[in-house]
Amino acid sequence: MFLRFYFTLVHVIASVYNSANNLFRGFYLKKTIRISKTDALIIEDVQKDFCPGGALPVSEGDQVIPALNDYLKIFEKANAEIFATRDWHPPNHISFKAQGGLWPPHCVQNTEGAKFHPALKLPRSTKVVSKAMNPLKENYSSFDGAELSNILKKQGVTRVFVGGLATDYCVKCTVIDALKLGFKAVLLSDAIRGINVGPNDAETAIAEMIKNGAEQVTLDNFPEPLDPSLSKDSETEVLAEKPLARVAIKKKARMRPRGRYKRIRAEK
Ligand code: VGL
Ligand code: ZN
Repeated sequence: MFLRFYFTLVHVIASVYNSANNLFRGFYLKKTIRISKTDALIIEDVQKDFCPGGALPVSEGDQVIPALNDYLKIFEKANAEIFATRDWHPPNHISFKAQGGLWPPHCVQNTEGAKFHPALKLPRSTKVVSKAMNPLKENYSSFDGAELSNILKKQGVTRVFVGGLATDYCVKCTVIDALKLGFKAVLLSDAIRGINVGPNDAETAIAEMIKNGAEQVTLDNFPEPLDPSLSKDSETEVLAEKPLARVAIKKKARMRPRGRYKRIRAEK
């Protein structure tokens, strides 16, 4: 009798602990982000010149593209504003070596290298923001003119999600300016790469953004199931983004042998 009560008690405590633990993990350790119309996606400078083969290639620069394409789907589905910025220099820009600047000529207006990378799937509704067009001024932030800030405020946007190139220049300056202008800023840390003139520049830049109040997230923090028909990923990967319980149920259902053929194959 007592023993039974004791076991029941242990069982109850264990399940309460488990539920609490799951809740804690779900809500605190892995935060889930829902995108609404008060959010905007800002994709920084995913241009040919910043990708391998370009004039100022960021190492693995093109590897931001698959994640960015997923973010694009999420924001498009939420009807949230999407911006793609581009470095858009005149041929005699002050940041080029011939003018005493740091960089080889890159992203010169209307050249092939200044185009967005063709693998980036920008929807029709994307607003393109051109920057660093004044020959006498270097400008890494997409907020330099008032244009972007004005559009965001007019649309009631309060939070911006920033990814793209390069972590240690345009991404950093844009995130920090967004925070200064009163927006919440979220860094898409699986969709950024750095130039790394110094070996730790990208890492230092991330620390600086966080210190200024930026948050960091990855695709794991988004609940939206991505439409498998639009994605080349396997079904398993799509399922992996859903809650564990649902994955387990689906797997069971699929593993149940449906006919003789399957069973024979399994026994081989
Ligand atoms: C950038 C270096 C020079 C950038 C632009 O987009 O991060 N970096 N121009
Ligand atoms: Zn530039």
